Amino acid sequence: MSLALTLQNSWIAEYLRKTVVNTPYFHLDSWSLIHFCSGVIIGKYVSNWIIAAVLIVLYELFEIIITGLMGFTLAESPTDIVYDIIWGMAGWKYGRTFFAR
Ligand SMILES: [Ca+2]
Repeated sequence: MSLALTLQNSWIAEYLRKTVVNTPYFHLDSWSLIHFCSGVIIGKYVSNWIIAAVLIVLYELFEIIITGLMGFTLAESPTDIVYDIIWGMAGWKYGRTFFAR
């Protein structure tokens, strides 16, 4: 079994596939929490919101490329991608407010 297939069938992948809300205008899933938390970590160290936004958008691009290269079939909708960025920036703001250095 390939690493990609093992990861795709793992309990963690199963958890991350859980969608809470998925409409054309709003998206919330298990990844949203991870994007929020990674935003908090960025907020702890990065004060400039533009740099934070660039990092979060670059991560989304990386995610699209790496899932494609690994052969995953979990395509994200544009709404999902936009909300990943929104959750990341919300996390950044939370991190700036409560954990900034
Ligand atoms: Ca994403």
